[in-house]
Amino acid sequence: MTVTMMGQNENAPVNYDESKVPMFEVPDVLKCIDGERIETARQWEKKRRPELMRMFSEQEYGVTPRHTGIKVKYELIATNPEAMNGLATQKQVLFNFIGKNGKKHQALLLLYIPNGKKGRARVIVSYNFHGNQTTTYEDEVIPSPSKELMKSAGSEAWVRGEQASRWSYELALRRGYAVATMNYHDICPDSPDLCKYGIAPLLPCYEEDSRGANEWGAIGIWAWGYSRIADYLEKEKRIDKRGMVVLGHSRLGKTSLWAGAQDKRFKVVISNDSGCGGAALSKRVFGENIARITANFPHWFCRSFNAYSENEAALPFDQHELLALVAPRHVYVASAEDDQWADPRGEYLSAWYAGKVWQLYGMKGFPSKEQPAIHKPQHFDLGYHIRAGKHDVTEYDWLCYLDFCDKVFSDDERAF
Ligand code: GTR
Repeated sequence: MTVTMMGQNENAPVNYDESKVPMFEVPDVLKCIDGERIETARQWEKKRRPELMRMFSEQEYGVTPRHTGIKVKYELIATNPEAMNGLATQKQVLFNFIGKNGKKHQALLLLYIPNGKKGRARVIVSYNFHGNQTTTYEDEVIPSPSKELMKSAGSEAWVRGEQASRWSYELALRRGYAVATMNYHDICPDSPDLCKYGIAPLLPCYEEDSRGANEWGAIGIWAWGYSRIADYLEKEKRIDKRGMVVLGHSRLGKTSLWAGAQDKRFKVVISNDSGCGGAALSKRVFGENIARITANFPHWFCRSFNAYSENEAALPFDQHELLALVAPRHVYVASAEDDQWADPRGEYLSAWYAGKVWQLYGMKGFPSKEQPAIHKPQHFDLGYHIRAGKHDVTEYDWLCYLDFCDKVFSDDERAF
């Protein structure tokens, strides 16, 4: 059966002019579908949060199956207690996934634990784009299993160290944080053919080449993968399981938000330049829009999301409500000035509108609707910064994230 895609348009116009942003009403995060107003954290948790969770599941990312029946066996295949000149203990752990249907799949985790840290270390969990071996020049890092598949599909960029500028391992380790990374294609290759590879063939719903309107797409599967990494880290003796942070860039920033919304073990949820389908408000239709994203990446979202292609006004929710699902944990949104495709202003506004939910908990959103200036990070119970430059992850971004994590973890410790 072929999957029919309604409504996408790869040639839909793209607006970069603030004066042409349509007039729209931002859905009130505290107003329930039946009109009831949420006034307490308890009401939020009992009624509005589940309602929003359902909307994002059924109409944007697809429903995460409650029981996949997939088992995971971890296998430590390499370790070095003196990696990075003694700064860290390195572990490379193979995740062996076994489906109920008997099919198997492997993914490889790279973990650095800071040797200088007394006691358990907090950990930043973050997928990489081109394989573990591209995040560092260390020879001992084994190429991710997806390398061959992706190279045969024409991807050239799998060279050792090629993405190292995006991975401030030393900085994080010196600040006492462990870092865990995996290649996202190891969980589900980023391809409309996704039913053929990765975890998907282990799932009953992907045994046929068809997808129901609400069935999850790649972002949902990647988010599920983040939770499987959390399962492993919870068992790791030198990791502080109350100190898990999920960080993602771009499409993986969309993924970290969806993972953080669903999995409360992630205490800080960071989206770097996540844009459309991530932190940016869809109803602004600024930069990338739903028509473009669903046409170019038909496999990322569930099929029912296509109904909002060139029809953002009809959306009964918006992305600020996704951020709100993380409360009272912490969310961080970061933008880059030249990344207009991701709508930096829409990313900030989303974080601003989400703040109301933190207030229910007596916590702090941002004091002003005005977008902060370049290189003026705002760290409250939510965090935001915009830096100069292009769509990327830089050492400056990592510095801001580490400062924010230090702050919110120590605030939370004081509060309990
Ligand atoms: C772009 C896409 C964005 C963003 C980006 C990335 O092509 O339009 O939504 O996800 O890719 O992930 O690098």
